[in-house]
Amino acid sequence: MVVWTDQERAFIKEIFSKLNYEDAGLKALGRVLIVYPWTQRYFGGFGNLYNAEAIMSNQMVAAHGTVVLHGLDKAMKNLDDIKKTYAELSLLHSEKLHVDPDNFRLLADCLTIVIASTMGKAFTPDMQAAWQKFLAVVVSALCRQYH
Ligand code: HNI
Repeated sequence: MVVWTDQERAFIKEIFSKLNYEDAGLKALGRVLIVYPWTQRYFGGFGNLYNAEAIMSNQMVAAHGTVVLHGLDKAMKNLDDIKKTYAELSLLHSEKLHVDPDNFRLLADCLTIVIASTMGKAFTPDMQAAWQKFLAVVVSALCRQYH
């Protein structure tokens, strides 16, 4: 089981409290689609993903980015049982969506970049340490139903 210090819990909560889910969701998912274009294959129904401008102004990307952040919000609210919280979501990405699990890490990295650029100096190294740990646990939980 993952052990969280009070400070880690506080840092993770603080980051979420400062997050605008719509804005950060679009920026993070948009970045994934632009920086790692092979990820576009999972979003064939999302319409125009032709270039960076099209991706960043695509309403379906924006809506789905927000959905992903609300998914992460669930992990933040269930820090002591992220594995169980994500059991179904892991199954969905594995068996139904067939998303290559390597992509979870890419999304996590893009989100960290968005948070760092939005929070600036307030995103201290200690805070980043707690955040990276959180994302590592999230990614591991999402990978659990893959075999
Ligand atoms: Ni993901 C659907 C959460 C990473 C591709 N994804 C969801 C849903 C949630 C979610 C929540 C909605 C589920 C439902 O409808 O019941 N996804 C997350 C989280 C992460 C993540 C928390 C990682 C931090 N998803 C990824 C990645 C990809 C991805 C990296 C592909 C590159 N997800 C999808 C696709 C869908 C999806 C595709 C279905 C979208 C749709 O609406 O058709």
